[in-house]
Amino acid sequence: MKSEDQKPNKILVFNALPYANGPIHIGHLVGYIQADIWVRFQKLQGLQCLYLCASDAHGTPIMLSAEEIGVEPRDLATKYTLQHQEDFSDFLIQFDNYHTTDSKENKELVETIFASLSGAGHIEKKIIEQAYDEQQKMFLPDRYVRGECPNCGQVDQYGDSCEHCGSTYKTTDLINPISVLSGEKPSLKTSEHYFLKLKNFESMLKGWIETIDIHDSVKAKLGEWFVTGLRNWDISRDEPYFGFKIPGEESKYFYVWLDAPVGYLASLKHLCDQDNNPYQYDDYFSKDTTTRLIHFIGKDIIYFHTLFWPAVLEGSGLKKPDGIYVNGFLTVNGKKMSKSRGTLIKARTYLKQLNPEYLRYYYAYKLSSGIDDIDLDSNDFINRVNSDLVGKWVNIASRCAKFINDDFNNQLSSTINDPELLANFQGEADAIAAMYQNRETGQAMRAIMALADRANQYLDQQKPWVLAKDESQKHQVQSICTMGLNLFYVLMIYLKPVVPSIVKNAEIFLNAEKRQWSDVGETLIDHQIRDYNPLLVRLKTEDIDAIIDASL
Ligand code: B3M
Ligand code: ZN
Repeated sequence: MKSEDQKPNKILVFNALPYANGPIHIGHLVGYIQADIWVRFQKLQGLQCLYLCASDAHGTPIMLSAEEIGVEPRDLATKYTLQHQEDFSDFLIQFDNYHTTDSKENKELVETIFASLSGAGHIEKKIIEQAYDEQQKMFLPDRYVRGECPNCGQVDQYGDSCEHCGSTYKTTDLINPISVLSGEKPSLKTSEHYFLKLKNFESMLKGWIETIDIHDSVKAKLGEWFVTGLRNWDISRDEPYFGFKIPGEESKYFYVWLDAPVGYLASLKHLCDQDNNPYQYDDYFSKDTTTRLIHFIGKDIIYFHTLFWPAVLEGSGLKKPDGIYVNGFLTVNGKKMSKSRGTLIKARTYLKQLNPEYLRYYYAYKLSSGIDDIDLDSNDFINRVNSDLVGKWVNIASRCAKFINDDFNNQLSSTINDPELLANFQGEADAIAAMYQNRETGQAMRAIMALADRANQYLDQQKPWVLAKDESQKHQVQSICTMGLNLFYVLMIYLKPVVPSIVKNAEIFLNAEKRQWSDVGETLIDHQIRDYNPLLVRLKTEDIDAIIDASL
């Protein structure tokens, strides 16, 4: 049940919805890991933060893939939805709910939203001319027509834009166009379509963008689009199509990019409709709610989330996002991921070989709030994991544990050897929290590892392994190792959003489970710990080679 004191501090986080049309790869994981770290950090702060996602199950590519292998599009989508959920879960990406856009909740919501938009005068119908494949008997999406660029003449370019010169154009302007499906020259056919009058929202969008949390580089892109002017947006598609039929139409469907973001709401609705759940749907999207609404997306879908989606929400009387957090793409060893180089690595291929937390740590180390691409360099990856996680942080525990386990019956001392140093470590909590909050996780990892270096220097200076040889120094050894484990404990809390499962084992070892961010000030003295088991093994070149071999 809701109570007043639960009301503030609510955050709702959506991750972009993956197409249920194929397996996810390590490139997709950049954005999901980034968001999961951010959400885990919020939860560690004791905030009520809901983290939702769903499959994006509709559209032409899914319909065609299903046709090719002779299954129903719905069954194909279901298969990949389950697969994605397993992949996410094994990468410790912990959604509070995972649904699908091909659901009854979504159908109802899309229909309601469309009716609101129509009622408010935001929809117009227009007859347009489009490329049509006579053999396949279907209209062709832009990506299914290729030809020569009308601007620079480059051959084999997509129907909407040229990869060579970067210009964008109408499919009908392409020179010598062919259908990707049949290889035939498409004909031109007219059809009536529904358009969202985006122009109605232009001044609202210009104002809204100034009020939300969004990176300057993303804002700059939007500025360019405003200069070019907003075009009305085609939200309908002719059959054959896999999606929701437009009410009152025989053969027209809602475009997948209309029902996909509405799928965010459907996932929330699906969660709130479950028995005994503590969440109220209306708390989240009514215009006067104080909930913070955050989207994590890739840089290729900025347009949809900063123009279309807020326009749809505004036009149907709903709350608009408070923050849009955009991530760049992944390159591997400095190049675009590619099958022939073995760098198009599926999530599952990685998981069969390696601990997911290596990759979580590496992405955290590379990520910032900006939208630049990040590079996964195999040598850097190995060094980073081995030198930081194993060599710096875990090393503190393994250097101290043996003495406490073997010589002191797992009992920590009753005093802290260097209270000032421990206070220094604890005193970094706010600065590191601010880095997580601002998605400057790379900065956070560097700050944490700088502390780990200091902890190791402390042990190097104190040399408990030398003192242990002298019976009269016994208490000193206990006190130094207790100190070391307290430093390890502070860093464990700082690393918890990034490597939750290693931290869980570390918490068990320290007999200090379920720690929150605020527990960083706690000192473990007069305290029983448990036997130490190695927390993490070193990453080997062979492991990476095996993944690349399996991806070729
Ligand atoms: N399904 C995936 C993408 O373009 C697309 C996102 C939908 S979010 C509503 O990255
Ligand atoms: Zn061109």
